[in-house]
Amino acid sequence: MLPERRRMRVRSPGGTAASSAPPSTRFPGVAIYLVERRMGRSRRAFLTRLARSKGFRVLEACSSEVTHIVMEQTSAEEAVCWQERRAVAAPLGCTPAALLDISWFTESLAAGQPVSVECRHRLEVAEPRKGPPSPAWMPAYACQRPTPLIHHNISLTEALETLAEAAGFEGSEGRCLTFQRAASVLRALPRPVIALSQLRGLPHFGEHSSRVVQELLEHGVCEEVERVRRSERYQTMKLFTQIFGVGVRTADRWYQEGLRTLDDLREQPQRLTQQQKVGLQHHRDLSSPVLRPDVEALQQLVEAAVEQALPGATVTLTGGFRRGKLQGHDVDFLITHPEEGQEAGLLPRAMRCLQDQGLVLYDQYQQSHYGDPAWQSHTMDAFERSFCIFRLPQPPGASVREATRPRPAWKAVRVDLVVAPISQFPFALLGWTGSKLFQRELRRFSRKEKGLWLNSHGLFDPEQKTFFHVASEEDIFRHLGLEYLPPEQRNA
Ligand code: DCP
Ligand code: MG
Repeated sequence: MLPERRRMRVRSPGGTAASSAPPSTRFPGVAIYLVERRMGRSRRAFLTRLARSKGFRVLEACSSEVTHIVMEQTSAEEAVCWQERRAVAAPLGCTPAALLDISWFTESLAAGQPVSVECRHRLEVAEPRKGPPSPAWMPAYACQRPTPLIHHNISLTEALETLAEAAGFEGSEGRCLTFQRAASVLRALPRPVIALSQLRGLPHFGEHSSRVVQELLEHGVCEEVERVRRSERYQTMKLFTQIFGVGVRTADRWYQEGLRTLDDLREQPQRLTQQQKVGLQHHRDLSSPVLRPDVEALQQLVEAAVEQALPGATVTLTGGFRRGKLQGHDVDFLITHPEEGQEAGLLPRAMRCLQDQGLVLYDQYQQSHYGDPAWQSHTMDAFERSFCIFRLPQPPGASVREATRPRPAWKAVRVDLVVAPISQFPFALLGWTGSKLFQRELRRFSRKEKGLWLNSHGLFDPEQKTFFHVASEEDIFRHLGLEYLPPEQRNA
């Protein structure tokens, strides 16, 4: 005579027991569904056979009859998501089955009957699933939390970012940062804000930002934001600061002097720097977004020129495009060479090569200021660089709609080329990948929480008076005690 387990296998060979008709049940009020995800097919089949052999009713499909859903190695959050996804197809009005951890099932098998469901068996999230989700917890620094490009609160962040921008135009850096930080917190939330109570406990949400969100939630618009957007001051400052070579202070001066339009500026060329003149000349192209195909074409051109200037040198895409953006205001490249020091002097040679091909409309070259004491107080890094405008050939062939209007043969595109020695490359890459707020927060975190000074050149311990040597961005996060965030999660 075979032992009990062996006999059971013989009765249901090849795992087919799981799909055979369930035997009559000893516990009519209980219908179990075992979720295969994480459990695996063969283990599920085995547990199904075992439970049925003990008189439990185990169903093959998660129908409305199921009273107990059992999952293995699944968090409560995951379980609830799973159930919500399935609820879409489930008949309305059905009481959802209990979501249970495998422990309920194994205890029941051991007891030979369904044990009563206790809290510890339930896969339940603490917050109520009906009504607005409860407040979230979030770390204070943007570098401590992932911030994806696509998020759930676009209309709210756009409003707060408008106020941040307007504060920046007034020279109010503190106010600008406050709104930027609040917007950044919303970017990092895993779900849309639909009730003000969800802001409770979130960092960087003061009275003003909360009021803006409240108005948007209640009325769909925020009067203050609309007023700012309509204002001549905001519109003019936005127009002027978008011109290549124009910062907030210049734009403000022009505004104070009564200038309002691009034509006003064109009529007064004596006011403009060479850079601004070129910026104005190509304004239409430069104010339209750079797209991915442009980026790819540019990378090939820059790589070829850099390779010609210094074989073995590398070109890395940074800035917003490295964070996954599909559009940008410019294209940022970081150049280095695996042998320290070899990179010196390569940029003018690469630029000459690009110029010889007629690809450069404007080039503002700046040599490296690294180690220059006069540069120390500068907020910008000291790398060798070129701020350029490229004349990027456009592929022929217009879309059907544009067939009557031939596509221009080229397009002006802003490109930043930056050169870093290999020893500083990870810091430069981190700094130039941004976002600007992410970098700002990372440096603040580093200084305030770790007592270390971080910039695009290095990480410095002021007490030990030593620099950290790193080989990668991951190393920098590790030295700062932070979980590594890939570029796509740095869209703070
Ligand atoms: N950066 C820097 N120092 C500068 C300019 C930029 O450290 N003087 C960093 C922060 C930015 C990144 O480099 O995130 C790229 O700057 P951009 O102004 O090009 O910003 P993005 O590429 O993020 O956005 P976009 O170009 O789409 O506006
Ligand atoms: Mg950029």
